[in-house]
Amino acid sequence: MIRFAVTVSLVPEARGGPFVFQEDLAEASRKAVALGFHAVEIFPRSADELDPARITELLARHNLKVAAVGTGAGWLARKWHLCHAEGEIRAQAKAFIKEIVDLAGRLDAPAIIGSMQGRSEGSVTREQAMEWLAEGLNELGEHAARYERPLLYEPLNRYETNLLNRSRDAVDFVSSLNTKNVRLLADLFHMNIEEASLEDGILQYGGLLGHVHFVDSNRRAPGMGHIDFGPVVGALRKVGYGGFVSAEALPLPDPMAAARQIVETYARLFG
Ligand code: LER
Ligand code: MN
Repeated sequence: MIRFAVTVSLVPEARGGPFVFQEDLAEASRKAVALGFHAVEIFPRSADELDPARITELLARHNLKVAAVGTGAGWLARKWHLCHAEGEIRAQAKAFIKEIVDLAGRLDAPAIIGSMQGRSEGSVTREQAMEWLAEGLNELGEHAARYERPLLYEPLNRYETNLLNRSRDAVDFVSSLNTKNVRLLADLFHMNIEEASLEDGILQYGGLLGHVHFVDSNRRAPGMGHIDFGPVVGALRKVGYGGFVSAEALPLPDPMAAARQIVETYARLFG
């Protein structure tokens, strides 16, 4: 069964980003459950700022799950990533992600590697960057396996990474990894820029699909842009997707209006 998640950012530096709720987790959870969401996707500043026992208790009170935990603050707030030219920074990036994998694991959720994949730039060739990315995903994927959760790898659009932008390339890459514990995250916003067809992109992901950032073309709530969601939902059904659709959407025109539109659209498409 597909379940509905909404994003909550706890990162002041991410203001203006695609997070429906940008406030404390208790308040966001209260609103999320009142609106009919089943889960929250948490974007923390770092793992050590959160207490998994307290979050578990808070979410249990609301009967909410954690859909996933993002690692992007390592890039946003610190400018670390897995393909940085400096070894020391690559190591810090990996340690930062590992701590979030541990936090997510304790919350029964997977961690996401999106912005933390980085890019090839300056002295770092594409070959080198891809080698470091593979190394990082192999190690972190195996680390996540101890919690029996996958590590989610998210291809981004060309303006955010020059590594892997399209589902076909991402599937080939993930299939070539030593770890079998990496799944792919389909973000419809990025795919709308990069794929000839959203439907075909999802079909390419097939059984490797582990999570969906389900938003419209302009990163607003579904229905506020120009994506035709019928074929997208059809493709998710065809690949047997049974995870979360998660609203990594801009809080426009305001967080509550966006959240309401999201949950109503999800219910109409998947209900
Ligand atoms: C970034 O654009 C994005 O989509 C995030 O989910 C990656 O961390
Ligand atoms: Mn995303």
